[in-house]
Amino acid sequence: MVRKPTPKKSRRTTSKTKNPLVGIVMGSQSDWEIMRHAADTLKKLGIPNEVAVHSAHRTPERLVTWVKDVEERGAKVFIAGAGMAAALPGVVAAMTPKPVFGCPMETRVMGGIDSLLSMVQMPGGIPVGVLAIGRAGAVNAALLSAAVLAIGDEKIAKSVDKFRIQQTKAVPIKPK
Ligand code: RP5
Repeated sequence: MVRKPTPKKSRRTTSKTKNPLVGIVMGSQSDWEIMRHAADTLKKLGIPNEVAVHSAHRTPERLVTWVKDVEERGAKVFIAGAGMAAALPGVVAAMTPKPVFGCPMETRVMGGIDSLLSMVQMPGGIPVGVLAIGRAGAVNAALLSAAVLAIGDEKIAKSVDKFRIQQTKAVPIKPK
């Protein structure tokens, strides 16, 4: 008997999170090394999030579909990480009135200044809150998202407070 091969899952398929509060999108798989810190921070805070790779330039239709879909499924805040001519957060912000935080990726040629300036120079009317280049920006995008959500959610507010207390305790008084 010839067995049918099990269909391989497409690497491009985004698994859907149940009731995501934050949508995290990045322009390339290569951004994940940094953007995973946004997802990890939200996980620590117990905030459900959905992660996806969609590019404003390479896969624009897919990006539009995802933003609409994840918003319909409950996303209240977006985090978008991209590098170089980093249009991604601006394009997401053009599609939704929800808060959008941009994470500029470090780049080989310009160190991420290209990404930062592409994100921050938004035309008036379509805001993007841009964080620092690299890992600190990804972590802070998650914390800012949590702070926004905490306004209307006591459980998230407590979780943010706990994070801050633990962070303070973890700073040594003297270098080890
Ligand atoms: C951007 O171009 C991505 O966000 C990424 O930071 C950069 C380079 O992408 P790859 O060539 O590594 O896929 O769109």
